[in-house]
Amino acid sequence: MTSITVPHNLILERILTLEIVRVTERAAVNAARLRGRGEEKAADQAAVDAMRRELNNLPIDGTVVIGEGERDEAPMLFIGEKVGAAGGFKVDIAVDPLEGTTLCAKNMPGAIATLAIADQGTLLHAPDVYMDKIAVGPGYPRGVVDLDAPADENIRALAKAKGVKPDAIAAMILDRPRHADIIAAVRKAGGSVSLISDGDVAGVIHTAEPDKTGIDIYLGIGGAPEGVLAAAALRCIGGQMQCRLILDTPERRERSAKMGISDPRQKYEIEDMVRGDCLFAATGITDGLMLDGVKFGKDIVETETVVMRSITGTVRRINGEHRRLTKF
Ligand code: VTB
Repeated sequence: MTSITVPHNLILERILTLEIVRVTERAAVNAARLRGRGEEKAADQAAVDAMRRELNNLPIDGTVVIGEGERDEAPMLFIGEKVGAAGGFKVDIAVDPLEGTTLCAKNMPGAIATLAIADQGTLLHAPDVYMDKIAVGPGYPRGVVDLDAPADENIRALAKAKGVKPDAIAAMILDRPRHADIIAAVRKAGGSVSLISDGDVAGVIHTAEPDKTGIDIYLGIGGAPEGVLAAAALRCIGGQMQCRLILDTPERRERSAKMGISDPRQKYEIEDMVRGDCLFAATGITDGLMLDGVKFGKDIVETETVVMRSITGTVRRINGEHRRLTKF
């Protein structure tokens, strides 16, 4: 994959790699205090507050390009909001302080706090609409699956490329009525389907480690902001992803045009959504396949974070043991 090299990369990449861990850790801990309380909004707000506070301590001149919504509907971390300590490096930021609000409110597996940081002007400014997605992990020939091919064809093509029978291929799909046809098509081809109730950022990332997660392919329609975050992760660890925004009303097309999207039918590859080097981080809120959730002990809080760099493809898992609990 090509890399854009800019002079401040070393600092951006190396220092921020560790600094952003703090950002997702704090968001995760604050949201985790509200796990299982049925309070989606309160948990989201707690994560947003913490993430914003920490982002403002970073040595960046950041612009939120994927956030909680547009300015009038999101009081904090809205699209266009400036974050970071003054005079820092110019970066685009994509945030989902609480990905899987329902998972957190119901204390179900897979809620995470996540963000991606990239050089200014390199992240797709995706409006908060739906996005059709397909993703597979690294190691396959480019174009092995295609967003516009029927799901059964994709399963057969992937099985062939993997050197297995289609019945050894597992697809992860959001459990929604809109996916009835693709679920049926995957099964018709012989593949198995792992349904998730929420959390497709992690769903896409699972395809990068099929031996660990058992997931070979991610399919279906989810949020566009989550699509860009997942693309940032795959840009770091490899894999293929194709997406298309669902701009099915004049209002959505107008909104996306204002955000610079000229072709409403464009099929995006990873490099179209994340056009340069990036960092991706996620901390578990509830236990999940990718990350353990926050653990609250008597005098200690434990977190698990994954942080990735596209420049080197390095993935670090950082287990935090936090003893000065007043910081949260
Ligand atoms: C997905 C998923 C999110 O929303 O993007 C999904 O990643 C969008 O679909 O975790 P629905 O509107 O059908 O829920 C979530 O499930 C929640 O933000």
